[in-house]
Amino acid sequence: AASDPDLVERARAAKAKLGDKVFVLGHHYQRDEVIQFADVTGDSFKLARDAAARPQAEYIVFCGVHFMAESADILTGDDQQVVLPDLAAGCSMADMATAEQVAECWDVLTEAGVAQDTVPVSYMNSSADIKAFTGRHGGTICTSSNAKRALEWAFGQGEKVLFLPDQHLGRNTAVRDLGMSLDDCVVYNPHKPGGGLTAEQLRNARMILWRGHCSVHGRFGLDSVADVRERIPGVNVLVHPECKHEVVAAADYVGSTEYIIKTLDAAPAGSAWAIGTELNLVRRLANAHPDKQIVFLDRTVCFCSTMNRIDLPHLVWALESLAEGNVVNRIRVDEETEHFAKLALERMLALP
Ligand code: CIZ
Ligand code: SF4
Repeated sequence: AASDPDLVERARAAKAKLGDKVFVLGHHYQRDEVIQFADVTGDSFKLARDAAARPQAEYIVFCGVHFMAESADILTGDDQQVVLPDLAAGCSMADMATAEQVAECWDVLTEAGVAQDTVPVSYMNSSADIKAFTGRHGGTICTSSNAKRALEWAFGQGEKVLFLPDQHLGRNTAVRDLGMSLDDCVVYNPHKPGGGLTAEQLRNARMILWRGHCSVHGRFGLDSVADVRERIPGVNVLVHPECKHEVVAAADYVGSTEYIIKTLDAAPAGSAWAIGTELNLVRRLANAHPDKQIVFLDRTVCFCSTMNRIDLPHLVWALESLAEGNVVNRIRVDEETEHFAKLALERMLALP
């Protein structure tokens, strides 16, 4: 759908008035109407680093979800203010692991006698509190691009990994990239006493997976893959590692959003691709490659509803407020949390 021309003009004017003082980040899953105003696009980690590389920008407008804005605040300077155009843009996966639940889990591991052998590895898609927990307990953050290296590092530090909060990325990486078996993995359910696991199960496991998932990627099933292979003979199925293990096992290619973009850039004209990731990105890629057949790996519409909360009206409101010197919707991580979260992020940056 075309953007409202009046709002486009207002966004342009507010951005021009702010000049170098503002830097707009656009996540790959954002709407086209928002992406057109992004100074840079990327995945959550690339965007946070891009913001840190722009110290002259007083205001970082993060078009993405809450945990991403927190990460940007952690990685940018104290004089840079991070703004999230709609505070209701959360992430259902990040919300599946709260600080209280994770502290309780650590108590369970301690009681089972395994905490001292366990290294936490947390996906970028987690709150600042969970990143801080990870830093405090000697663990690292990972993205979907470096999860393999993060797990290899962690298994050099301890015998077990507690992987938070996406069970699918954890399982897929352990099994596909580290050659573990599904039996090496157990799932810790924060809604059950003791995580729903016995002390013996915890002692025998190598990967303790938090019971979280992405509501978008979790929707793709084996039927989606079978269906598209039948509809489009010769189709290449390319999915994000947040998809379920059986979907990843049935796919031809698996990788992060950056990998998906690069793979399609390099794909020959005339090839056919079914993509298992968020729909805004898939549609944009289909438009960018008219010489290739690029379809969404499902028949149902599947946007990330919280990503989509950032729309042009919210962006205009944020930019116009900033242009008037009024900092709205600032995302701020407190100093102690920031310290330990940064420790975990720095361990990721130091991964071999
Ligand atoms: O699923 C997401 O939200 C992704 C891929 C986030 C990210 O790391 O950019
Ligand atoms: Fe969270 Fe999934 Fe949306 Fe990403 S796509 S922000 S993981 S709910």
